[in-house]
Amino acid sequence: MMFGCSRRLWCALSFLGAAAGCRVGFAHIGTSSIKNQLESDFRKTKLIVQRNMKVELLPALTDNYMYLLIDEETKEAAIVDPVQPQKVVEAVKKHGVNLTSVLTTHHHWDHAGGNEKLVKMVSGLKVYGGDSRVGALNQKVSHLTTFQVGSLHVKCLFTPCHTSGHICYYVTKPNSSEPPAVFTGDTLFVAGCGKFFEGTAEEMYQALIEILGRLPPETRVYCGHEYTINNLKFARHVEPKNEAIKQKLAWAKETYNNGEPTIPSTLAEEFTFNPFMRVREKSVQQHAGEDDPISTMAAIRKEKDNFKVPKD
Ligand SMILES: N[C@@H](CCC(=O)N[C@@H](CS)C(=O)NCC(=O)O)C(=O)O
Ligand SMILES: *[C@@H]1O[C@H](CO)[C@@H](O)[C@H](O)[C@H]1NC(C)=O
Ligand SMILES: *[C@@H]1O[C@H](CO)[C@@H](O)[C@H](O)[C@H]1NC(C)=O
Ligand SMILES: [Zn+2]
Repeated sequence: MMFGCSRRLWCALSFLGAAAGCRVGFAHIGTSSIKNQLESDFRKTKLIVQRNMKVELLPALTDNYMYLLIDEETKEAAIVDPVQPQKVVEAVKKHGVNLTSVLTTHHHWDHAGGNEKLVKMVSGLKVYGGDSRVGALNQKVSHLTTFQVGSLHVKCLFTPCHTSGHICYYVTKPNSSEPPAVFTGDTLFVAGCGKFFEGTAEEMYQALIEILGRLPPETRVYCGHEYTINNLKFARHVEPKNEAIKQKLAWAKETYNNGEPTIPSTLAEEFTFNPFMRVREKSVQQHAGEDDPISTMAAIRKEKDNFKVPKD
């Protein structure tokens, strides 16, 4: 870790640049790239090892994640949302794997903005995505499209709302007893969900409850951003008596202060503390002043868009 101290130094440096935000355009100038560099140096990588697959979490920009997915049987690999291609190529070398595929969750710059550069650095890449706005796209997918990365099966889940072409990628190894993985981009975050830039509360309900929520509960959730602490502070505001939220927040603060990712969670866990996964619960509906899940989804999303995150 840089300077061997906590994130407090980082906080002191925050005034340098504009707030992070969704880098949909090209707001990547001057001090904000210095800031991104400093933040990247604080944030550690993390390797999730299973017998069937490995997932390396690669922090990118200020609070994004790229994910290197490795099939242990064939040493073939895919990269999810490679916004910083140089870091991807270094990780691929480190693991000695064959990078064949790019899994793009959505077209926003902070996720798809490295595709064009990466296809120039690595030849023959298949670039998957569900939206023609995705850079270097050559494998357009839709709901339930499947493909392989080595011996791993990937199933595309169409989850429009944050953007109209958003895809989540569900990864399994046939006959394996180990948990599957789902790469959720900006649809599902740990304890939160993406803003409804191009969709409705009904679509987010469909995505979170009917599609992602029906995957096996042990499925590991790998999301597009490190937003866990802020999300849990909002969750606590919605459900002040929920013990799962308090526990996860205490854990997330400690983890984050050590520069470590708070990812992955599991779907089973999300149902205990994520207010957007809990819109069928009376406690969440009462907070929203609504009596059905979709109106509750709309109300708490609107509330979170204007939520002032408390210091503690
Ligand atoms: N609230 C975000 C601000 C950035 C933002 O708007 N991010 C987009 C994705 S690039 C989003 O959908 N955020 C979900 C949310 O704020 O609940 C944060 O915690 O830093
Ligand atoms: C990498 O995988 C691709 C696609 O399966 C294959 O064509 C290529 O020969 C592999 N390269 C290496 C070095 O294994
Ligand atoms: C999975 O197991 C079933 C039954 O044991 C077998 O028929 C099938 O071929 C296996 N599939 C793979 C991909 O190994
Ligand atoms: Zn994003």
